[in-house]
This record gives sequence, structure tokens and C-alpha cells, in this order.
Amino acid sequence: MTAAPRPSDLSRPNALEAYWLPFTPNRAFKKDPRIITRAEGMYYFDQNGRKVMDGASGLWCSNAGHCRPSITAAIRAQAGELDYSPSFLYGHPKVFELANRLTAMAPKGLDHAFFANSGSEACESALKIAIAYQRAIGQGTRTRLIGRERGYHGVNFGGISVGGMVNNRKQFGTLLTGVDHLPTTYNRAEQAFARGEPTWGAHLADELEKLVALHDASTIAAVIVEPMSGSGGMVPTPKGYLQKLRAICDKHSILLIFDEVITGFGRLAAPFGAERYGVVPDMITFAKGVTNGAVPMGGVLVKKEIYDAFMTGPEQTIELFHGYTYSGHPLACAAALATLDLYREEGLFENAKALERTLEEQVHSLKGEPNVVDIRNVGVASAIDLAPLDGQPGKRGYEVLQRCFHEAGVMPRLSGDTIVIAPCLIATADDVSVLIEGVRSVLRAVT
Ligand code: PXG
Repeated sequence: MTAAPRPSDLSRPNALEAYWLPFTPNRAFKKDPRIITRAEGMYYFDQNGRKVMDGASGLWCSNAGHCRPSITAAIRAQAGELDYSPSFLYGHPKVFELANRLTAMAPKGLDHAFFANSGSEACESALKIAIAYQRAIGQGTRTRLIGRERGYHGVNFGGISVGGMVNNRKQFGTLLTGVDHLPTTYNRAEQAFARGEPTWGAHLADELEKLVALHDASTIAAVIVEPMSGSGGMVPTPKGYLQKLRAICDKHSILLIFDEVITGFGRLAAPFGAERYGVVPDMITFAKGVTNGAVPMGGVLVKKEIYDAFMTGPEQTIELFHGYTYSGHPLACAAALATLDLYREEGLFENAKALERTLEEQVHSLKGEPNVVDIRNVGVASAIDLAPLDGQPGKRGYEVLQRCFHEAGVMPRLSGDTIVIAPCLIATADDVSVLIEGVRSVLRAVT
């Protein structure tokens, strides 16, 4: 017998209180909620049917714009054909196809793909593979992981330990031991209002030599950095920095991991940041744009030498004790294959090159607007730093965000007092001006 529904089940279908929103000031949000009900192309629609332009590609994931019919159709068809199959001990055709497509897109030598379901899981997977690899090649003392201040590698324990954002770390105890951090490459005095990659800062890669001197190379497994730091306030990497980091890692046999969860799939006007900078890391993490955000997926592209180091011992033994129920989920694979087709058919990584120049021109025109203290850009990503209100960090940024949504009809991304504009790669020059002029009007209205 089914229990009769409790009255509350029916009387409060859309009450806000039960839902604990992630990375959101819940009380402020619930007083003034922003509810998205539909999306199409460059636009979101709210519960009143009002159009708001997406200025952040969702959360850096909907690179081809929203609700693209070919991706939607692929997901629908896959759901009707194979909804789920076990990821351990079995495979399905699309997961192999996707691994082949991704490794073909990746820099030469990254010949294997391991799948997860988010950027956070991608990072945990890469860090675990790094430590296990060192052990597999007889370097078991190499367990230390090096990240960077302001780095963001998701929210799981490995990721926040190597990550460098204090707010993401301070609530959660002692984290992983045996990590250390490179300094951030951001320096406002040297780099303010730089266009593209700043020319100052490559020397900061040499700080890795200091960490090697402090800990000894024999204790260090890997270094993980983002080719452009996204959540840490959108910080482009200085010219020459990644090349130096690669050279120092090679010198000391330390693995180099690029976290390309944001920078993969066209954000830097190339398939991966690795290609833009001509630096081949040992592993690349990806997520977000791989499925255009339509189904969760993440993963790691791994160098052949790393994979091969695990492929020893009796053939019936598991080589890596790691994986997820939903690794390579059929719906995510279908979405990813359709997404990669769309990126290619529409030449979106090429479009991104022109869009990068348009965005650069337009975003820097905000220099001189009230409270603007720095503007940065690289690829199809840009950031405007606002001076924080005295003793109330984040308040001015939050007000700008609210007004952008409710009054200007644009949705940039907010990180503290930094406004990020990173449009979908289908954006036209006119779309970019809608976003920039929307933000400009709000900056002029906010004190
Ligand atoms: N690595 C990087 C470089 C990321 O940017 C993650 C890992 C974690 O991914 P998941 O899928 O577990 O969230 C990210 C996520 C923002 C913003 O506005 C950035 C992220 C997520 C949400 C917001 O900067 N990046």
C-alpha cells in the first residue's frame, strides 16, 4: 500500500529552503533568488521568461552554447539504447570511440584516457595516478604533490590540498599531508591591465627549484597547475612560465600535470592550453567542455609511458585500483562525441581566435569605470577586478552580479570582487558588446 502524500509534499513544491546551494551565499540567494528555467544558444531564460545573456558559458562548460540540438539528440538516442553499463570489467562502444577521439586531439604522446565524472574527480585521478606511477617505476618515495597559490583543482581532499584558495581549504581540517605550493603568478603592480599573457612573471617558475632544494626531488611525485587559473580570479600565465616549469620538472624527473578543466576544448583558442603554449605535460585533466556541460564527465589524458608502467605483472590482475561507477557513462560519452563533432563542424576553436581579439578590445574599454582596479584577458576569458568595499570583501561584486542579472540582463561569473566574462565560443562581436555594455552600465550604477 502506498502512503498518502503528506500535505507538505504538495503544498511547497518549489519552496527554496530545502535546497542547500553549493558555493552560494544561501541566505542572500533565498531573499533574491535567480531561477533559470530554460536555455538556448547564448541565452538563459528565467522563471518569468526573461532573456539573460550567459556571460560565463554556464560555469565555463557550455562552450558551444546551450541546448544544441545535435547534442540533445545524441543524449536522447543513447538513453533509449544503453542507459548504463558497468564501468568495471565491461566496456561499451562509445567509451572506446571517445578515448580515441580525445587522445587524437591531445598533444602527441598522451595516448590514454581515464574517465571520471567531474573536474574534481579528474584531479583526484591524476594525482593518484602520479603517486602510483612513481611507485610502479620503483620511485615510491616520490609522494609529494606540488600545487600553486590561487590554484583550483576541484573540491575533493587531494584537490583542495594542492589547491591554493584559502576559503576552499580553511574549513576542512588538516587536508593531505606532503604537499607544497608554488607562488601565484599574479602581481598587480607588475601586470595590471596587461593584455593577454603578461610579460612579467616567467621567473616565478624557478621557485620550483627552491621547493626541490627544500624537499629533495626524491620526495616529489608531481606538479599540478592550470594553464590559466580560472577560479582563482582568472589569471593568465606569464609568457614563458610553463616552458620553464616543464624544463625544471624534466631535470628532476617530476611529473607535470596541466589541469585543463577550464582551458580544454577551445577556451584558449586551441584544443588544449598545452597546444597554445607548445608544452606537453605528462597528464591533462579535462571536464566541463568535453560534453558542453550537457552531461557530467571528467577525465585524465595520460602519457603512454605512464600507462605502460602499470601494464606489468599477471594479466588478470587489476593494474590501477581506482575508478568510478559512472566512469565513461554512456550518456556522457554520447554527449561528448556529439560535442566534439560540433566543435569541429563549426570551427569553434578557430572562432575563438577572433573572439579573443574582440573580447580583449572590448573588455579593456572598461578601464576607468568606477572601482575598476585591474582587467585581464586571455583566450575567450576576461576578468575585471573591483576594489573591495572597506572591510566587506565580496559585497560590491555580489551587488554587481545581482544587478547584472536583474537589471542589465547579463550573467557574468563572480569570484569575490572579480567579475569574469567568458562567453560561449559561438558569441558574436555584438554578443560581446551586450555583455560588456551590460557590465559597464551596472558599474556606473553601483557605488
Ligand atoms: N579544476 C579546475 C581547473 C576547475 O576550474 C575543477 C577542477 C573542478 O571541477 P568540478 O567539475 O568538480 O567542479 C574546476 C572547476 C568559476 C568556477 O566560476 C570554476 C569551476 C567550477 C565552478 C565555478 O571559476 N571550476
